Amino acid sequence: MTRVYLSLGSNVGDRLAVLRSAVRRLYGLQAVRFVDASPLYDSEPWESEPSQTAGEQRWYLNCVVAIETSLTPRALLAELQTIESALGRTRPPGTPEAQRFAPRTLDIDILLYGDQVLSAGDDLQIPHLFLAERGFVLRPLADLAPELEHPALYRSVRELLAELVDEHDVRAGVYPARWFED
Ligand code: PH2
Ligand code: MG
Ligand code: MG
Repeated sequence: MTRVYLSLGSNVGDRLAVLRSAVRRLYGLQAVRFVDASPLYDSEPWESEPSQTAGEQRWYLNCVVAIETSLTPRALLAELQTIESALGRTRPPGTPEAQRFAPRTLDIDILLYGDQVLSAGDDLQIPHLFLAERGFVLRPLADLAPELEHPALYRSVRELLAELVDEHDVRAGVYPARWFED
């Protein structure tokens, strides 16, 4: 079993209900053991052209989930995409760049897969390319694993967060800490 950290985000529909459903579905996967989930954060959207689109998108609800799995990264990605589709994610037409920042019911990204460093096409880059640049990823990851070392940057999550320069607002607080439990 390999320890994996996932980033979950939603900015369409009932965001809390979507993230709760996503966690339920992770619980249900055969080859996955749920370990823990971070608190939830309301986060200002990262967008492709902030000057042109600022203010158009709703804020995201983001968290990080720790699991253990015997699935390969590619097989895990397929399971995660099935969950995204089941919970209403549709991929809009447009360029990959436009799609990358489009509003989404549910996005699940693999942040870290053990200490593997892997580049297997556009859709499977581990560690996640923007992990160290985004407060909405680093803050919840630091809640779960502050001492975890980034396998390519050789810095702990705590250090990466302390050094982070990200103007986007990330707000904690209004949801119960154990939001993912019944
Ligand atoms: N996900 C994106 C694009 N922008 N911004 C925030 N705040 N949170 C996200 O999860 C997010 C984003 C693409 O996956
Ligand atoms: Mg994403
Ligand atoms: Mg994604």
